[in-house]
Amino acid sequence: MIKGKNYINGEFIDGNIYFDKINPSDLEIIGKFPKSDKLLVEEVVKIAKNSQKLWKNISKVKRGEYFDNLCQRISRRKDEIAHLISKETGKNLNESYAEVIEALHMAQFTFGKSRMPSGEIIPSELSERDSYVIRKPKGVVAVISPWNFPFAIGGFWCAAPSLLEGNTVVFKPSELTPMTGQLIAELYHEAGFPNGVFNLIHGDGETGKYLVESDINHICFTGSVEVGKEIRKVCAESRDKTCSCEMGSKSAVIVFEDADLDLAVQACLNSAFKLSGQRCVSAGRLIVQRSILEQFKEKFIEQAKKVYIGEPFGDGCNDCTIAIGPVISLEQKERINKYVDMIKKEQNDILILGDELNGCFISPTVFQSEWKDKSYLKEEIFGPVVAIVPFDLIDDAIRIYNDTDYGLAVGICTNNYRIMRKMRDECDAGMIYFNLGSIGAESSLPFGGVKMSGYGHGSAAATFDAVVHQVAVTYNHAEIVTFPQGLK
Ligand code: UN1
Repeated sequence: MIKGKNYINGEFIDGNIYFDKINPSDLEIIGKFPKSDKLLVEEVVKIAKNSQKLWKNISKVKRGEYFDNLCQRISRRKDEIAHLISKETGKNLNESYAEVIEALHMAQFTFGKSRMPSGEIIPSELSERDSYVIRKPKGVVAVISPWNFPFAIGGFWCAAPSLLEGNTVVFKPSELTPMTGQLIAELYHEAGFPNGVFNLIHGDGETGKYLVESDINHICFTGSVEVGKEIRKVCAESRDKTCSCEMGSKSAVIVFEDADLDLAVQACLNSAFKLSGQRCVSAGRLIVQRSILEQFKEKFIEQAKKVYIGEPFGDGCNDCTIAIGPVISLEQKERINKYVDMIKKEQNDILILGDELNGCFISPTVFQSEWKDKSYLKEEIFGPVVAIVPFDLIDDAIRIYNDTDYGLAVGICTNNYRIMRKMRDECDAGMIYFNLGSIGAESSLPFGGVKMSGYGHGSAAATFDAVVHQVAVTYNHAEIVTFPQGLK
């Protein structure tokens, strides 16, 4: 049993009130973590503000060198980190290793960026002028992260770019993954970041709310649409607080009749069921051209029946297609089951019905439906539940794909370049994949969505721009004051 601590100003500190962390595989309590109150949150933000004055004046190259140090530590401890992620989230071990690598890539990318050009030189209309753009840190960045990628998103996707750009960070991990949060703080500590530059406070949504309402400058949030909306409201009413929010999705894979069917089935299977569909980019919809529907279904169902469900470290996956662990909590399982009940009640064509399993374990449900205005087709379920939706013409595929409030990721399987171009231009999505599924983003690309999926585009590579003010600087070299645009 771990007794967690906050990490403030370079020290690991006990709390007053504690909450329990439960292992989703066996429902045992595996840790107790401090729930931070308003007073503490405000104190930490004050410390981070003070530390930022020194941190921003260290050269970017030097700030980058801390990340080199951090990378070495992540590499050295990758087995321990992956095992901890699996224990805490129920994620299959292979997925946890991939997450560690995703985090490592973000830290490496950040280190690389530290020696790359920063800002831009912009030609002026007037030859006597020199103009350029510099990047100024916003100040203190709050990182409020989700449980599904607790290491990569929590520790690196937002925090690393924020720090490199000269901000300091107050990190609040999800209350469902405090252990990984704590390990992240240990890594930053061991890598030698100066005191107060990276801080961790544990807590639930209430602590998060205190952090959002505190004297913070920017909030990097990944989580639900409801919370994201609240954060945006707080920012709108503040003087100058900004935020970047990565929220829900109802991502999809679209399969055209000319696609390589085996590749398409593989793309669909991974997008629907990896991590039990608990990725924000998971495909809740497989939109398949009617002319190949029967062939697709036959292959897909055969593969979907071979999904292995077991504890994350299990080795029961011999002939299986994908191995998945439990979902994150009993509440989440109940939420998923409510959607499944609705799908059953409304006479959809159920192709695979999830079995009754113990604890947080839940197996895939697959159903077929024409496109209609139903919550289970349009809302994010965040579980291993997928709809197969037929379409006839390319315009139908576009209409169906776009007919949700979300727009995060889309996988499109086709070999026709005309279809590719039209889909690329017409689908509302922040990430578009061809002959792939909707999962598998890389750290050095921007990660984010459109419509209700994303706001302020600030995850992975896109974070560097979200956490700075771009300031235009102009020098006059004439002996008189000059104006552009013919102004006299
Ligand atoms: C998320 O879905 O919450 O694209 C993040 C992927 C990952 C990142 C997903 N690399 O599958």
